[in-house]
Amino acid sequence: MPYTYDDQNIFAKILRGEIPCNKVAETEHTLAFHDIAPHAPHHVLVIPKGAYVNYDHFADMASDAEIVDFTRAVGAVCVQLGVCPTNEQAGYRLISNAGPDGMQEVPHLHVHVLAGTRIGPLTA
Ligand code: U5P
Repeated sequence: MPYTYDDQNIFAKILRGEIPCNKVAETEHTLAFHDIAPHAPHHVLVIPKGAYVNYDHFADMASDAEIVDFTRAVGAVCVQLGVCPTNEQAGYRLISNAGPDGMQEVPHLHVHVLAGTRIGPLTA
């Protein structure tokens, strides 16, 4: 499957340090930062440092090390935010939009971590 990555997308610019972000965490292969327009009390974006457009691109082309690092980083962000559902009050939702039907705005893979309120039912 051919994938086209636009290296002028805004997250690529953040990764290159050309524009700032409000960093939450960073690992060898992953960066997490606060969404600029939060949809919940906690709204963090977790992105791989590699040039991947979306989840299927990442799953197809990323190394095992990148996939493990990214997956662990998403979980670590939830821990860092203190939203792991260890009691009746906490919890979170992970979303990764892809393509036009997914209404993806930024063409660099990102997982939204939404938490801090009752997010509401999943809608299509
Ligand atoms: N966004 C940022 N910083 C930017 C540009 C966009 O945090 O400089 C966020 C938007 O607020 C949006 C997300 O929530 O990136 C892109 O989501 P998606 O629609 O591509 O899934």
